[in-house]
Amino acid sequence: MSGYSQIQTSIEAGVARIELDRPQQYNALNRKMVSEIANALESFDRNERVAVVLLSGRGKVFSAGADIDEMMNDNPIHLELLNQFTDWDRITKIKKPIVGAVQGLVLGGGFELALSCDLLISAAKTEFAFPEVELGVMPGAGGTQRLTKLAGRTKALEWLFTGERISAEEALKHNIINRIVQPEVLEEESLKFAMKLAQKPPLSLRLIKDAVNQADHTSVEEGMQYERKNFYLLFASNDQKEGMKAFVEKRKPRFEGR
Ligand code: DAK
Repeated sequence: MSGYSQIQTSIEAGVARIELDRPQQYNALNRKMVSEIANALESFDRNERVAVVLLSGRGKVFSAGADIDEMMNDNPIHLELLNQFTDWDRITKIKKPIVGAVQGLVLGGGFELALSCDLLISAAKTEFAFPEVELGVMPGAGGTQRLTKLAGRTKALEWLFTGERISAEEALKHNIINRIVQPEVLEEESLKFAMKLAQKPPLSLRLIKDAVNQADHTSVEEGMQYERKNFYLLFASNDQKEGMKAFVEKRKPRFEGR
């Protein structure tokens, strides 16, 4: 019993799965769902059985964005009092790698959630968009920042101004996703990929993610100083000893995440 009502969770072979579970509403993200996603991610981040998280959506659409019914009567004071951005911020603090598997439509807040993942695998024919402009608003959970960082100002502004859909091929070309697979094998391929990642030394994954995150807001020089500290830190791990010993002994390493 997970205690969640908007998502399903499970753990298998080092991979924790979080599945958005409102397929009839195209996995529209209500506040409870975002909070459950953040709770599940934090709990998996602390769970020693978990090396990698795989985030996906049940049904034919990954997510059609924030739940419009829920937010249509919002006002700034209500939004401020809800302090809803905190849940989105919690998602960005997760230390373990998050792989996203997306299909169908990835819209608005659903696109922002996908962009919060570290790696994205997309089914062919998936379409991505920020349709907020059609609703008289704009992305509010990192969309303008993350899309611009990945695709550059020129394309980001075009897509954000028009709300037009981005094909999976374009998303791949503009560094928004990592790979495209056929829809019928999305689940199998993304799970296989996440399980392969889960075989790597967990501390290396964690500190690589941490160092790469620094690149978003530091100079190369400062980032390299930061990288160096993480590099040193790994020499304090059993996995560094085991990894190098196994190489010399010509055998497969057994990593333990310590
Ligand atoms: N919200 C609520 N319900 C939605 C929904 C949404 N975003 N998208 C789809 N649904 C529901 C529909 O109402 C319908 O439910 P029933 O009527 O059957 O009960 C069901 O899902 C199927 O949708 P359709 O009947 O419309 O199906 P179609 O295939 O004809 O069209 C569609 C699918 C995805 C093209 C269409 O439903 C659509 O345009 N949906 C809205 C897409 C959209 O504009 N998304 C962006 C929302 S704005 C924040 C953080 C983030 C955000 C906001 C605040 N804070 C931290 C404060 C993010 C904002 C957004 O994402």
